[in-house]
Amino acid sequence: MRNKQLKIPLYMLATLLFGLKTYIVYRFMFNIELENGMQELILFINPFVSAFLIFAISVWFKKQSRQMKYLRYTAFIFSFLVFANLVFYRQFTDFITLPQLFMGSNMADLGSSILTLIKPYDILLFADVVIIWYFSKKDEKIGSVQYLKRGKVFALAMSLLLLAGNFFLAEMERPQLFTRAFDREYLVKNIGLFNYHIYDLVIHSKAESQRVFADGNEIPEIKKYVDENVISEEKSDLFGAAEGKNVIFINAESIQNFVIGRDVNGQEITPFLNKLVEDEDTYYFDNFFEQTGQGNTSDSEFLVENSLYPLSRGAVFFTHGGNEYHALPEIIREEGYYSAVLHANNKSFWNRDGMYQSLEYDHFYSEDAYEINEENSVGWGLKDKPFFEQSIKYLQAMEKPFYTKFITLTNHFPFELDEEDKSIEPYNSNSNTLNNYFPAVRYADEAMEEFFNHLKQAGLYEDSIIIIMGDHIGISANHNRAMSMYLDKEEITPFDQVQLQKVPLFIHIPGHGEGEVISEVAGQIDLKPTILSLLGIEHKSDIYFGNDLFSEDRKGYIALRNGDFISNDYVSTAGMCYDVNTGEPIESEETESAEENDAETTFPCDEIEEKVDLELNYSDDIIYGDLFRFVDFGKEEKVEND
Ligand code: GP9
Ligand code: MN
Repeated sequence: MRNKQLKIPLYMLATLLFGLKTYIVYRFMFNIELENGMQELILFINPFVSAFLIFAISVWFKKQSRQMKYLRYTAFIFSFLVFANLVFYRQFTDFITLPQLFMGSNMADLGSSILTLIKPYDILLFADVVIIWYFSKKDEKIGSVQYLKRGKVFALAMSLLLLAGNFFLAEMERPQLFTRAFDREYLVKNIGLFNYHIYDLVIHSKAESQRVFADGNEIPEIKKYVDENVISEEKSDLFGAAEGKNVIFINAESIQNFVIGRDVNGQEITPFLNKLVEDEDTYYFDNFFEQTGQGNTSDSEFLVENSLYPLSRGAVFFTHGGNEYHALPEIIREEGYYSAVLHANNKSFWNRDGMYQSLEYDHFYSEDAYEINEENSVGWGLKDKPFFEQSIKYLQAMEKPFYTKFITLTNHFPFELDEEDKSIEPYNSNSNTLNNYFPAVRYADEAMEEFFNHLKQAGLYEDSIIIIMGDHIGISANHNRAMSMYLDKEEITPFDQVQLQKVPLFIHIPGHGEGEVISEVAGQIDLKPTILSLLGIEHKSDIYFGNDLFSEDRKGYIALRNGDFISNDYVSTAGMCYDVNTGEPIESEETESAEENDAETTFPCDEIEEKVDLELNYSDDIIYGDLFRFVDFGKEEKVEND
């Protein structure tokens, strides 16, 4: 033992004190939700792991005085970081992120109220610093003691081992935690505040460096491509059909298209949506695909608001939440629209609070705007029925016309429902997920029917158009056995798998009278141009990759985020090209190459595949380079409908 006064090296004492303090802060001062014993364990371990990582570095300093100085200052700096996060948390119920630190408005809010956010007992957060300070000063006087190589290697090996152990547990508890970065609370809960800050720093620097090297030179090429290949010249017949109306968009959690018009145990799954299919005021798209990546709901939102593709890894809401966009809320604000999102979940989930500022939403009614208690919640939180009911007052008070997005929650994996909310029996298969999916979808269907009635009673229905869109699949390929049983198929082929990526889309225009079922291939990327066209807003200078769904002149294919696509004739997936009607693979064709008279193997899918790759790359370039900061989109024109 190298220290005569203390029985353990000071860096270890510092680890214990600092770890314990951080744990107490996590547990009692932040409001971190713990759902099971494993989460409790991880939360307990990670403060000590982080503290050890920080303080064990001290052994590498040769001089004793340097070691002690390092311990003193790091103890102070990291305690201050805990304190700063706590103050920030008291105001925003969120942890500090680098972009947020630099995003003026948030910090300005904090500045004015900072004194009310600091409590007298916060001083205790520095108690361990005082103890460490005391011993380090005492130790300094002992003279120069160096750690032996063995001690150094031990400290380093321990650090790495502890870190690996922590990450292993975290990955077990929440697979893909790092690539998907669900929520800051998840990150802090699983890897601790300090590792979270490092993660945030890495993500931020990567995004920044790609941004730094971009100069906007890429824009003309991209604009030329979209003008020639995507954006149609002709206005559709429905251009301006909903001019001046409110837009109510329902992002319907996990609703897939295969439930529409179907039964389970002889009971109708979606009676309300089925009625909508027949309704003369409703367009129903039965060949409409979700195009999300790892960002799930947030990716579907991204597609709808921007008509750009989400990223192939991570959630763009998180990784590029601070970019410049040219999204729906911004464009329609110029036409006098007020915009809001209503979603009864933690506002920082998927970094929504940050991203909605970039998309230029006027307001976000999150969890705090709702009365949520034991009785009216299940699974992920507030049930959809009370969610819609409690939202009506906000719509009534809202400036008109408005564009509002409702994000539902009850029909989320694992599709839990209270007994009293189950109107139909679960399915009976080896997959409880699929079994419980049906009653949960039915609940969502009833909730939407009730919402329509609330809108009518509140006098909001007539002046609004209502769009309902499934956000992404609810039943993954892990449940294919049960799924094939339900669909009465021998197996789910790669071709079927793509078909299962269909989600329903309804566009309901009260009083319109010309609704029909549209079966041309369509996707989430098409919503922005479709909504703008319905409202009679031209956006010719815009850059986007979807089509107005009512236009005759469309691309004719939908790219999925993994590079697969569906066209009106073909499906390309898993390296194969299928006939969209028969589901049969298409053989390659031997064709003469123009140049060398050599035989070349081509697939009819090749031509579209090239475009799909190009589009996905262009969209990625826009996001990674934050290219829209170089574009002056000008003022969008509103064109009178004639
Ligand atoms: C959470 C909700 C569900 O707020 O949007 O998210 P998901 O897991 O479907 O992306
Ligand atoms: Mn979702």
